[in-house]
Amino acid sequence: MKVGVIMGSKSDLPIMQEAVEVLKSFSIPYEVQIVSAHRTPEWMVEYAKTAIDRGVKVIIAGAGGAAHLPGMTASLTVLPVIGVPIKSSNSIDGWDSILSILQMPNGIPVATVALNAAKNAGLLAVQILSVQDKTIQNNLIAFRENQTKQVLQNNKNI
Ligand code: RP5
Repeated sequence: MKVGVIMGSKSDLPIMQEAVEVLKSFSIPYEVQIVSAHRTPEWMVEYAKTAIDRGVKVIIAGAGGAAHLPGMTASLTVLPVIGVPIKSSNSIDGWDSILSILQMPNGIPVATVALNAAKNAGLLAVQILSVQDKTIQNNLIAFRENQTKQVLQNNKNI
């Protein structure tokens, strides 16, 4: 059960790496590729159309500015696509990235997370996979319990 992590530019990698770290921490196999909707459109089509055959179950796609990669990828596959809006060098204020990914037409959904929220994209991908995998589901329950404990522990340290 592989997750495909794609992004429009190498400059997106520092943010998208946070999704990769989540996948690693849950021992989920993944692949990472630079796929630009505008600069490598034919590669984007090939990537999206062959993803199912490579065993990909969920795609996480990050892009900034005129962020067409998540939506276009979603239009080319029936795999669930999670979109990560990135506040990139060509983004005015982040809203351009958010709205380009969020405002999809009916029929082609993209699950859009918050600006730069690649960590949540990773967690959402793990949650999607957990629906059919009890081990992943138990690991998510343990993750949440640990997270809760850590927040409560912070109170003791104030
Ligand atoms: C988008 O343009 C990429 O996803 C990136 O967020 C942004 C800037 O790309 P570079 O100019 O850094 O390559 O397509």
